[in-house]
Amino acid sequence: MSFDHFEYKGVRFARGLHTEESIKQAENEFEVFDDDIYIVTYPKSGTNWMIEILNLIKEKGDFAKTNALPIYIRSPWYETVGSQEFIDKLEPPRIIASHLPHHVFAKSYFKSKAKIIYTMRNPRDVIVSLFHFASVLKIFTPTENFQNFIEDFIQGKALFGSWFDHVKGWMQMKDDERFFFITYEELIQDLRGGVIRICKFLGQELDDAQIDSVVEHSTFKSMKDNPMSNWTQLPSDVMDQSKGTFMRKGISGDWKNHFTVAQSEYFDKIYQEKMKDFNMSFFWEQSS
Ligand code: PPS
Repeated sequence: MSFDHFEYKGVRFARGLHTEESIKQAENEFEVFDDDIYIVTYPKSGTNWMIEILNLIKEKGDFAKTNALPIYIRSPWYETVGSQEFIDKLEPPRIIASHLPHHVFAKSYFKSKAKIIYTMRNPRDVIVSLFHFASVLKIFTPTENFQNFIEDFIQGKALFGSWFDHVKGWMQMKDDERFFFITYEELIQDLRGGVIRICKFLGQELDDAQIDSVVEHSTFKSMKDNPMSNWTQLPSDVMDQSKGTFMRKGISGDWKNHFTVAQSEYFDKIYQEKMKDFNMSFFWEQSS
C-alpha cells in the first residue's frame, strides 16, 4: 500500500490530505463543542453510510434538507487539510467525521460531553474495500499485489495505521456513556434496527415515517444513485472514476472473493494473535 506519507505518534498519514500541522492542530487545538457528534471509523468501515444516517436523523428524515451538500462537506473529516472552512459552516449539532485513532484524537473531546459513534467492519472486508479504493483515489500508487497489500495492512502501514490498534484504542471507551459502537455487518443485517438504536443513543425521537425515510435514503442503492452521496462530484485529479466507484459493492463478506485459502488462514492466525487479549468478540468472528 504505497502513498506519500509521514508518521505521527506511530500512525501513517497521507501527504495531500494531511500535514504534520493539520494533525497536530486536530489533536491539540481543535475545539470540540458539547453538542457535537463525531463519526469515528478506521477507513472503509462505513463512514459515509453513518454520515448519511446521522444527517438524516438530525433532520428527522427530511431528505431535501440533508441532500443540499455533497456528503464530504455535510460532515467533513476534521483532521483533513482545509476542512475547517466547512466545519465553521455547520449548524449545531455538528456532525463531524474522523479516522483518527484514539491516542491522536482532539484533546478537547475528552473534557467535553460530545458524543462519538464508532463503526467497525470485518477487517478482511476493509482490506478488500481499501485495495479497490487504492486504484481510484489518486493519493495512492495503485497495486495489483494483494498479498503485499494484506501484509502492509497487518503491519500497520496503511493510511491511519493499524486496524488492530484503532479498534483496541477506541474500544477502551466502550462503557463510556458518550460512546456508541456498531458494526457495518449489523447495519447490513438490520439497517432499521441500527437506526433505532442510534436514535436512542442520541436521544432523538423519530416517528415511524421519519425512520422509514432515514432507512430509505441510506440504503446502498439510494446512496450509490445519489450524486450528493456517491463521491462522483470529486474532480478527476482526486479520484479516477474510470478505475472504479466509491460506492463499490456495499456487502459483507466480499473478502471471500479475494482471499485465497492460504491468505485467509494466514490472516486468521495474525488476527487471533493480535486480538488475543481483547475481551470482546465480533460478529465476523462467528461468521468467517
Ligand atoms: S472512507 O473512504 O474511509 O470514508 O470509506 P467508508 O465510507 O468508511 O467505507 C466505504 C465502504 O462502505 C460502503 N458503503 C455502504 N455499504 C452499504 N450500505 C451503504 N449505504 C453504504 N455506503 C457506503 C462502500 O461501498 C464501501 O465498501 P465497499 O466494500 O468498497 O463497497
